[in-house]
Amino acid sequence: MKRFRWIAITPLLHILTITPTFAQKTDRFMGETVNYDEAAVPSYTLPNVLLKANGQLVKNKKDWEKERRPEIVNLFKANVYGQTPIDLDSATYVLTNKVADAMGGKACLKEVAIHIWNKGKQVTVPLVLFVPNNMRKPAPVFLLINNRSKRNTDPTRAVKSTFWPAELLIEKGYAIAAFQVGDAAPDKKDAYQHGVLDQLFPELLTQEDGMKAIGAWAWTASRVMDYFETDKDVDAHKVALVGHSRGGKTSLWAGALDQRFALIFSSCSGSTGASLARRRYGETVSLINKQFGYWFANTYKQYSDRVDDLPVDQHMLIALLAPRPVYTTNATEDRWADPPGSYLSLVNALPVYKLYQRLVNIPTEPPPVNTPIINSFIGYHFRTGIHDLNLYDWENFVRFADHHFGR
Ligand code: GTR
Repeated sequence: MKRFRWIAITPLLHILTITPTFAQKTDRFMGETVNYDEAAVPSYTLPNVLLKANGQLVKNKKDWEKERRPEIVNLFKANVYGQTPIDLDSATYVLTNKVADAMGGKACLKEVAIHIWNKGKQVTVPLVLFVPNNMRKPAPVFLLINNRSKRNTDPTRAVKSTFWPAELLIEKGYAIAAFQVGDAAPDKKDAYQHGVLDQLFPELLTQEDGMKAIGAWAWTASRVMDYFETDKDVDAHKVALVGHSRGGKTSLWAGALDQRFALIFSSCSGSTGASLARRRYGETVSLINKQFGYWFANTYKQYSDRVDDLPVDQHMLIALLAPRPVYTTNATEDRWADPPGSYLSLVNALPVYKLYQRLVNIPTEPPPVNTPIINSFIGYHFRTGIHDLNLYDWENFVRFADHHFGR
């Protein structure tokens, strides 16, 4: 049997710069004190997810869908992730490479160039897709929003990465796909505009509430979804969206915007992902705006020093995924991402899942380390280790997908 070695392509520098030792209750970063002390979390009141702008409480799921849900989407657009394009002119899909007997005959590799057109200009987003062979029906598919190097999603499989363990997914009967975020919007503060934004929607660049990098990545995930709807090898009703960290913020936002995504996975997403902003634990709105302002609309900057005035908090982002299953993760050595605050988002999204009578088996307190919650519409694990997306995470994502896709 041919053996291979898994490698984890991890941005070590990032971990070294922002991971404090466990004993530390505070740290300094970019001229600010970073809080790692639960006792120092200020008291706060979360916006009521079910309270409509007209002062009335949501009565049922119809009321939620017609009124409160669109209100919350608009609040996130206006104040956090920015406005997204409503239309585009056209898209074409070109199969640039196909290997019918990839992975020793177990899978078919398809590399697809997604050409997106608007007002005479074009952006191309390459997609890597492996589909299991010998399936009797279209395969459910995991799509990774890849925020790391393309080496992690090597179509030749010369490099294998735990960040995108394609062989594992194929073995389990899933297709697996990925696009790299930089093809839609470079992940750099002075270059993010070169792609979807300056080519297709330049007007958004001049708007204070126009989307920036995360908005563009989320929008691009939907363009991949458009492609899946045309590919008979995959089941477009069973698309599981996965993102890690900045990609995990994006998977939550993409899932909120596009209800075609059936399952949402968000790994270690932290600030402006699954973590509650009002806790001011680990990375704060102020710090993320300072370091990564180009991910969010300019309007988000006005909340850097007054998070309590934000008309949303991140439990409302989770609520926008209802009634679909969502699974988030945290890691013990990733206090920067505020694990307890991420878990509280899930707990506070519950009222919306209840409107749909969805079984949500999550305790009010976070579960013990390495104890995944699978049999529930909201799933979660808090694993040992560093800020990463690894095999343990993927194995549990598959268990969660098996459970919800009835496999
Ligand atoms: C960090 C950032 C986090 C997270 C992370 C990542 O430096 O502060 O919000 O997104 O990068 O994407 O790995």
